[in-house]
Amino acid sequence: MVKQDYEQTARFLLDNDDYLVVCHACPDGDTIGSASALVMLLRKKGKNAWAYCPDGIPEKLLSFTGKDIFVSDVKEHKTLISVDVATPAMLGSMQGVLTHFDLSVDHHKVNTIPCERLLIRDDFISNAEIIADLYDQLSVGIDKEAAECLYAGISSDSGGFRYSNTRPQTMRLAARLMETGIDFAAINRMLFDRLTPEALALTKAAYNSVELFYGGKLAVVTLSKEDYEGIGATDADLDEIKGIPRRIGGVEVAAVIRPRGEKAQVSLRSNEYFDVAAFCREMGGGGHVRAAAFRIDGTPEKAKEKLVKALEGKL
Ligand SMILES: [Mn+2]
Repeated sequence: MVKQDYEQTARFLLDNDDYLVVCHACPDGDTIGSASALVMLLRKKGKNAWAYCPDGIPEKLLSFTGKDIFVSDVKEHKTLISVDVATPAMLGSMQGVLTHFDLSVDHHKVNTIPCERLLIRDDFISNAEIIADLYDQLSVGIDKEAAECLYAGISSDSGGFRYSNTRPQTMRLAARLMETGIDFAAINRMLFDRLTPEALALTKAAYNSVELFYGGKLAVVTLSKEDYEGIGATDADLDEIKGIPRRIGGVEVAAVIRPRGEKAQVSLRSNEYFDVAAFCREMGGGGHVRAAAFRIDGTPEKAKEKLVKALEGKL
């Protein structure tokens, strides 16, 4: 794997063709927005390009994926690019199927995707900001359609421009995107202010399950298999509850634990000082300093016990 700068990446994009741009599983606004905007950029350069997502795209993200961007299988494409995918596990059902990428574009601290080339900006809050830089590098203007996708990516990963690694450049880019005439309020409503009936039921279960540890510095939401499957919730419904435990006053680390097959998925967020990325790497996962995750064998209840124990003396 060779690290690339923008110039090298632009050269690579111009020199190849027949692209498939791959998102991560459990897609969010950043991976979907980045893939869509990159496909649009490649097509503006006369390339054949499509996007692929290992999971279904949630309804709330469909409105800004653009038309005719995503395909439903991974056949017949020469050049593979991943966007916003830090680890093979993040490929979900495509782990073990898509085993080598020509280019990986990412903003996570650590990227372990097997790839020929890596364009990584780990100081960026969203992958979408990297795609916007590629528009500039290739001298392609960002039209309204691409701006919707990029705005969705940035707003999604910055929690609506609220998280600590939102940069002045992030705001300047958002301003540029707004100037194309996008309905940014509608995008934010779709991302943050819409509840499905499943998400509402999940939210109730989440509030009921909140437990505090270590003098209130650790808050844990545990969704049992019965809760999760009984509600019929999907990962898209989870966004609503990820913010719940960290809003509690005095909480530094907030965990949401849910079943995932025979394992449990532990999603962690921190508020001020705790590096959840480093902690999750120790536990076999990864992510960002303020938002990271890992998987562990056993039920969510068992995972909670292990999590609480592993954090002993660390908060
Ligand atoms: Mn991202």
